[in-house]
Amino acid sequence: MSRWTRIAAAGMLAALLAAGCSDEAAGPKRIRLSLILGENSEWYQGAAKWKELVEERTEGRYTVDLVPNASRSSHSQIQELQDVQRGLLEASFESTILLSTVDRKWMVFSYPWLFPNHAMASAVCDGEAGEALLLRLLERNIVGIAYGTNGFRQVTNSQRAIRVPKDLEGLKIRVPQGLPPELFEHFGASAHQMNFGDLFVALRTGDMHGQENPLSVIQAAKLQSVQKHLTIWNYVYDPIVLCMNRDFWYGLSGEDQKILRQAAHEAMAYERGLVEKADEAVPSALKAEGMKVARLDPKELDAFRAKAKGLRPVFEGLVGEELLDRMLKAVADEEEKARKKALEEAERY
Ligand code: X2X
Repeated sequence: MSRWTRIAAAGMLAALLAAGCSDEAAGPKRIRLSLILGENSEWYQGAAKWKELVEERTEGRYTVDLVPNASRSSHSQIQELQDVQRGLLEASFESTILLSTVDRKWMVFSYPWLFPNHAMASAVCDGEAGEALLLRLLERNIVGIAYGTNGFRQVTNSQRAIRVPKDLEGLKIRVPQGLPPELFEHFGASAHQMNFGDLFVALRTGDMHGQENPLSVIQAAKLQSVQKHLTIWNYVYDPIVLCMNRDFWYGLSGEDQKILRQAAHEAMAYERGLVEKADEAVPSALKAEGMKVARLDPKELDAFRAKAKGLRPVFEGLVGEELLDRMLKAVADEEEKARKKALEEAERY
């Protein structure tokens, strides 16, 4: 070995050692987890649970900093998602509606009245159909770690009770970026895509007549103070995904990935439970604050669902017939499983 090669080799060794040491010296790995909702939301409580589990189980090797209201991304849903793609944030919670802005296939979740209840929706997300969609995120620089939920979306407005399809006519409705406007246009309303951070003011000033969101979000964002009417119709089920920057994720050891993923499944199960509970508790709380609540019965819902059938070709165009059919079949399979299980249990007694 010549003198110069020896010096170069020693230099490389020193650099390697320094890199190893500096990792230790730099302290715990930091994960910034951003979410568009505030600290009073179920999303935040789910995020706090993940933080607790990750920090505890990695024994101080990781810290999770929660970033409510997407405050590192100018309070913008779209920017937050891009920040995760670019590695400016390590993680975020994203509604599948927002994910539709980077991959239209996610719009399949906005197919109206796709899921009959929380249990079926969770089972489909956690099964093959949900997994296949998560895998597609890799190409967009994101690893989808686990599904939680935003819940079933309901509609509110300042003008009148919505009980029949005609009641939607002429209403100006704010929708998130990524939700197909055709969902409301089909009913004679207009749909305006808008960042969540601008929603409250748009409703207060009357710029928008209404909006659609799950009960827990309506309450957390205090929309009852600017909206008179609420219709409970469960028209779209909206899962959320714990998203991580792909390069950050692949820089972690397999062992740590396992810990983070397991913690995510537990935290999201907890978060889903909170949202389900809110579905039961929130309507009476909103009523007590003066909101007029219309819970549509099955017959009233049928009128909306019958008209919504006309949206099938629109969704086929957006996500492809194959994916739509696969999703519908996944739901039907879960329903069949649940029916069989109920029968078996009934026979046992
Ligand atoms: O923007 C919304 O309406 C919200 C908070 O529900 C989503 O993240 C899609």
